[in-house]
Amino acid sequence: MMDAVKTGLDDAAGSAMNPQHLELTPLAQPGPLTEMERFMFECWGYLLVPDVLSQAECDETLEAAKRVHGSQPAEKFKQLGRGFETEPAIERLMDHPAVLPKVRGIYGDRFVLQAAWCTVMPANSEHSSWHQDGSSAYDYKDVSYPLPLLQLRASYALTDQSELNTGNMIMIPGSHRSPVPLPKAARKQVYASPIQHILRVKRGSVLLFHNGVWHSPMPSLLPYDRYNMHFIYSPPWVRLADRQATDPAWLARTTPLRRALAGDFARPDAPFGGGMPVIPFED
Ligand SMILES: O=C(O)CCC(=O)C(=O)O
Repeated sequence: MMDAVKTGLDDAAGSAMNPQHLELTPLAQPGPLTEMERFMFECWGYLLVPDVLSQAECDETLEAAKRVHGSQPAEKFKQLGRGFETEPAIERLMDHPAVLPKVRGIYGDRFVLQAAWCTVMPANSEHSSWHQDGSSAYDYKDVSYPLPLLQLRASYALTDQSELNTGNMIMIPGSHRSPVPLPKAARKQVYASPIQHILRVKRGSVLLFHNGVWHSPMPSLLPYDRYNMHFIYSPPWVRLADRQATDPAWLARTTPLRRALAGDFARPDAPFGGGMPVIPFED
């Protein structure tokens, strides 16, 4: 792992941009959103919650993620959806008590799981691609400025990313409020801007972020594939993204809370009106 640090791609460029490697990490605690966390989320556009999963839970979820991807070494960077329907270890994360109360603290009592993407980055690969989340079919930036929160993403690091060049998420703090885009010329670069923040997170940490924050994965020099599990929560009227409809057999066997999160409304034609009951939270 240390070799990854010493021989990291573009380390010189990174040092030139941010010689002191200053880090201002918006650290949050598992559980309900505090006032300070809300403030940091509004300023930075993201929060980092360490130690959400134990090593054993990471192992179990990682095995599940590998099964979703076919248990073969990855050939390319890839995202696959709806793993929660077949893998109980992934399903458990959609309403994890360390994270769901934060989603609720930000959205209130009505939202859905728009998608659950399991992302693999192959050993020793690069996928530098700075972007904001949303829809290329109808860009969120065309809806309004400042960019509305339409996708709140909880990203579970299933492989360790505490060293540089381990497929770390890189974020540009506050960029969800920028009226101008990240310059095109920088979007394939690892070190795109002096204000970028390379997250160095232990496996089992969760990054919670606003769709408008410009981000990219750092290259991975790891000798094994890197996995992240992303859960995307949206207002109830946003169309599901990793599935046309949730598997009826899964809906029948899961809990009322998870069924509600999956967007199983009595009147699916009217989730923006009276069709959506409040999510059956326990409190
Ligand atoms: O897991 C990753 O590398 C992040 C992928 C990503 O940036 C995205 O899905 O928007």
